[in-house]
Amino acid sequence: MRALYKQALLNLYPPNIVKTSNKRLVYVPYFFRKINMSASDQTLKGFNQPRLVAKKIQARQQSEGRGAVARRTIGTRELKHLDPFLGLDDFEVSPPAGFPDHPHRGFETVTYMLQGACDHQDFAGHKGIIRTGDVQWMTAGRGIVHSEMPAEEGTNRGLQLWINLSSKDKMIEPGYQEFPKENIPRGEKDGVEVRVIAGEAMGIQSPVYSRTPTMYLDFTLQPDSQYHQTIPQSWNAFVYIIEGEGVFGIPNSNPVASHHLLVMGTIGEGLSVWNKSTKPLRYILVCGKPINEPIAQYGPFVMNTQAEIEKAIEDYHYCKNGFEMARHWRSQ
Ligand code: FJE
Ligand code: FE
Repeated sequence: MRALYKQALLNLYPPNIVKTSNKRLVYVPYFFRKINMSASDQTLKGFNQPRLVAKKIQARQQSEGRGAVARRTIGTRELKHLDPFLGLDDFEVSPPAGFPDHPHRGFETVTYMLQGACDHQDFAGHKGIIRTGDVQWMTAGRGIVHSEMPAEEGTNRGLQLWINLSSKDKMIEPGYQEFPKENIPRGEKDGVEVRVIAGEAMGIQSPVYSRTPTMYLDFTLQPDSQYHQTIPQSWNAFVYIIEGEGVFGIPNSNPVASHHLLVMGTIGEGLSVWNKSTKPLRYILVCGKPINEPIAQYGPFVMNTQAEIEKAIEDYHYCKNGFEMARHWRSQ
């Protein structure tokens, strides 16, 4: 009840919160409400109980790597983690800036390019260019050392999501799932376009295997369109707005503009979105099954305990237990 109350307040008095005469706010379940439908009210197309916005975070620009700019939302003091997600960066790099040789252990990174391209190389000789619309789903597992550098002049923009691995998967063999734009399945209906990076939407399934069950959808809504996406029960969910502005949760909430992250409440069937503006709205909806394990983090090492972190630092320093190939490798 308390959680609902808090969520509701953040939606600035949605219609299911009623102010009683003694000034207390009372939650009225949707099925008890008298619904006052106007012709333009389309909530009935959506959910009986939509998920509400629980928290709104504006991405603050910070410098990351070498001269790169990242707008970080998850992984900040305001929102340390959102189980199973450890970090979200909306990054922009122009040569010579970038993310030179650095290690990872204990989680996955998902790099999704929005503009330009990113050149990556790792210590096992794995290399390539991630172009606009391509997805690189990297399982760092026990260890990867790599570089991520802009591949084109001008602005290279992308999203990098860090997904935690459960204790049983933290030390697995590293690996990649890579998809060029053409192989990311796409759906379209009534002014709504979706690219299914992980999970399923509009009956279309992504080819990605997510060890930590994850749904990652890239939506574009044309003006005057709406979409209602089911979210698996008990999964955490967030929205990050890439472009334009949209109305999220309930139809009379305030529009939210780009570079904001919305943490969705845990109660409800799914996410409802309306584009009431005159420009296209583009956002990602990412949901994941919480791992519910302790997190110990030191930069790019994410384990369960402090002892495991010390072990990771030691393994990287002495090039052992997964970091052997780091001894003689340097990116070109
Ligand atoms: C990192 C220094 C880094 N956010 N977003 C320290 F440079 C990095 C790092 C990145 C990164 C890379 C891309 Cl392509 C996009 C990023 C940080 O590589 F993770 C730590 N800990
Ligand atoms: Fe990296």
